[in-house]
Amino acid sequence: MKSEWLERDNIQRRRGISVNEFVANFEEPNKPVLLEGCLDNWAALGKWERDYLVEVCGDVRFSVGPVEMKLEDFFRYSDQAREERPLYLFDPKFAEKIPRLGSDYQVPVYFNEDMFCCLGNERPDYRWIIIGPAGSGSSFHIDPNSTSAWNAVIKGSKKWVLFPPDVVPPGVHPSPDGAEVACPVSIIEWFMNFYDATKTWKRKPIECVCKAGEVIFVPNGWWHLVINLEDSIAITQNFVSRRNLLSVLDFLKKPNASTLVSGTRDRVNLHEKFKNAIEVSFPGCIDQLVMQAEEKKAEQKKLSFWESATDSKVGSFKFSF
Ligand SMILES: O=C(O)CCC(=O)C(=O)O
Repeated sequence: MKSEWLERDNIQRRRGISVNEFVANFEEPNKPVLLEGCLDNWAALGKWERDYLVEVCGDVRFSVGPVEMKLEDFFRYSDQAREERPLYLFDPKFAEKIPRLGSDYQVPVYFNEDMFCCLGNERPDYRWIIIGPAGSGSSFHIDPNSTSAWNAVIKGSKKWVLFPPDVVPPGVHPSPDGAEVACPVSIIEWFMNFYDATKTWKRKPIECVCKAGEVIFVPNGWWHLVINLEDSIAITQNFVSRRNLLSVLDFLKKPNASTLVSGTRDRVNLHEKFKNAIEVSFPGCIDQLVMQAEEKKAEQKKLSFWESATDSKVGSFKFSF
C-alpha cells in the first residue's frame, strides 16, 4: 500500500458513548463510526495469538473461499503468501465448531438488539471469524440482506473505504438488481486505478485504519472495501435492529429474493418466516415502525415544500403577489 492511500482518515471516532448517543448520532442517521475502547473486556484481545489458535483448533477445518483448510495449514500458507489476492479465511460456523472461541468475545453493547435471533437455527449466517495475511481483504460490496454490521479487529489493522448507499464507488459496476458486482480484479488494482478519482468528488468516501481493539460500525446499504495492512484476525457480525428492520423485510420480499438473499438455504420463504417470528417476539413492532416511517416522510415532505416556497438563504418568501 502506498502511504498516500492511507492518509485520509475522516471517520468519526467515539470512546465511551452511551447506547442512546450511538443510536441517535450514528445508527438512526445510518452513518459509520469507529468505536474505541469497547473491546477492553474481550478475552480474545489478549489470547488470540497464532500459537493459541493453533493449540485450540489447529486441526479444525475452516472456510477459505470455496475450499476448507486446517487452520495450521492456512497459517503456513499465509507465511509465504505474496500474491496480489491472497486467500482469506472467512468462516461463519467458527463458534459452533469451537465454542471456546465463541465465548472469548461478547457483542459490544451498541449492537445488542439483534432481531434475526427470533429465527433461531433458521437465521441466515451472521458471524464470521476473519483471518488473513497483509494484502488480503474484501473488495467493494454491500452487506447481505440489508443488514448492518460491526467489525472488530483483534490482531493487526485494516484500511477501510466506505461510500454511502447512493454513491457507487468508481470502478464498481453492480448489476441492475444488485445481485452481481463487477469490480477490479484485486483491491490493490482498485487503489492504483480508481482511488485518485475520489479526490475530486464532492462526496468523499469515509476512510480510516481500524486497529486492534477498535470496532467499526458499517450501516446498512453502505459500499465498503477492506484491506489488511498486517496479518490480521477479526470478528464481524451482521444484525437487524429496529433501525433497519423495515429495510431488511423489504429486501427479503423482493421478487428475485431467490438470487438476492444470502447466508441461508431458505431464501424464498425467509420474508414470511421472519415477519411472523417478529410478530410473535415483538408484537406490534412492525406496525409502529411503519407508522413512524410514514410520519417522518410526511414531515420531510412538509419541510421540502417550505424550503422550495421560501428563499432559504435570506429567509424570505419566493412568491410575489
Ligand atoms: O475483510 C474484512 O474484515 C471486512 C469484512 C466485510 O466487509 C464483511 O464481512 O462484510
